Amino acid sequence: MSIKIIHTSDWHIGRAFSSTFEDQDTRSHLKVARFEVIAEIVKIANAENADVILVASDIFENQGVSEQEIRKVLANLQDCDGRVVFIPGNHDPLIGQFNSPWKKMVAIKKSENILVAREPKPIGLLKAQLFVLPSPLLTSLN
Ligand SMILES: [Mn+2]
Repeated sequence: MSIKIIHTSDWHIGRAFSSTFEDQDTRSHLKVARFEVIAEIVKIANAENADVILVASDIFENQGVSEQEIRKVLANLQDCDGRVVFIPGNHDPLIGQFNSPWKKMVAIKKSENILVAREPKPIGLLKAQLFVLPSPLLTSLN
């Protein structure tokens, strides 16, 4: 049998682009475009019958990402036919801040198809035909 994985990373949801672009319209456009790209990735994943979308770190720009933005990420993923696995990286480490976006996401998400790698332990998928071996960052320094 074959397994299809779409690998992506560095969505940096919540990035304000304030040091990159002075123009407010450009910044707003880029913030919106990040969510549209998620929907596009899901569209491609479904068209390709991908089993898993693996999002390997820096999904969020920082720990201060809003609940509204997390809900938008989840909304853009809701039509995904396969599994989605998130691995926290140096911009969005798992622990260290009270309001970690991952704590919020795990509390909000309803879909069993969306997984957050919260431990450096194998995650069995597709009836144990595929194992993801994540190394989620616990702080931004490790
Ligand atoms: Mn990055």
